[in-house]
Amino acid sequence: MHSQDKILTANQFYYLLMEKLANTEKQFFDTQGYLIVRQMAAEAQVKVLRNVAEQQLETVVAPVEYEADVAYPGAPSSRAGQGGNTVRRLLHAYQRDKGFAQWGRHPDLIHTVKTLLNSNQIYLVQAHHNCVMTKHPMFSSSTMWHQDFRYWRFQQNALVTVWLALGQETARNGCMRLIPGSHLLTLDKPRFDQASFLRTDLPENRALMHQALRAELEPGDVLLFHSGLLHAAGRNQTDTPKLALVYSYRAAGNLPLSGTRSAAMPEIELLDVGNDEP
Ligand SMILES: O=C(O)CCC(=O)C(=O)O
Repeated sequence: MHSQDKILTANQFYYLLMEKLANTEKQFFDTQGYLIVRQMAAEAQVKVLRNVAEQQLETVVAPVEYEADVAYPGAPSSRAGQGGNTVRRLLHAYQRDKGFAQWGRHPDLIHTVKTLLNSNQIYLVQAHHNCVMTKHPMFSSSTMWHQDFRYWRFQQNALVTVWLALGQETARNGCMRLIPGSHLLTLDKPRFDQASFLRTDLPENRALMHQALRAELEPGDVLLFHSGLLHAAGRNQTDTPKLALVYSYRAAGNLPLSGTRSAAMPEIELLDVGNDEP
């Protein structure tokens, strides 16, 4: 050993290791547009969050969005028709339950999102996602290929969505499908239909779709993805509802455009970890 060699304490070594891991994950996110963190939420916490969601679905606590409202393939044709009362999203998740809000401010989550957004100051955007996303047996619908940013209005297309699985997500119950790296592509408007879904009739789009992978998740796993990443999801073909708690975050410098839906709700500022209690 040379006299100039640095001797690290166990703590210093741990933090260096964590930093190295964080760099690897950040690099993966930057190039692929998504990241899966396994078991970020503890089993007990997931159970509590799922129970709240199930109770609120049972009694249909407003505000909600129905499958019939989105009118995606497979959705009931109207609210009055068969399955018309199937809820697709429990909206305003951050405000509807203390546990939901606590998850949105979870220190590990905030640290990860800050790293991915290259920002020490981030906001939870209440105007987008901010919901429990559900897929019910029988009356669920498919979501076609799209980028979340299609209807979002911010200075830059660089938000991060955090998808917490409150149960298993598999091909059979309609887990997310992603096209890695698609957030870096320049996709002209004609490649999308009028509702901004990727057109499936174009060979160049079909080639892209062939690159898709499935984001299969276990309860407590978290999928983080860039607002420009192309993603889609199928129907739930099991007999158990699929539930996920979903929030989106922006860096402080990436402001919503005033007068748009993206600026329509107050945002939750997330300062230093542990310093953000309401
Ligand atoms: O679960 C799904 O169908 C996907 C939902 C989705 O991609 C969205 O709401 O942006």
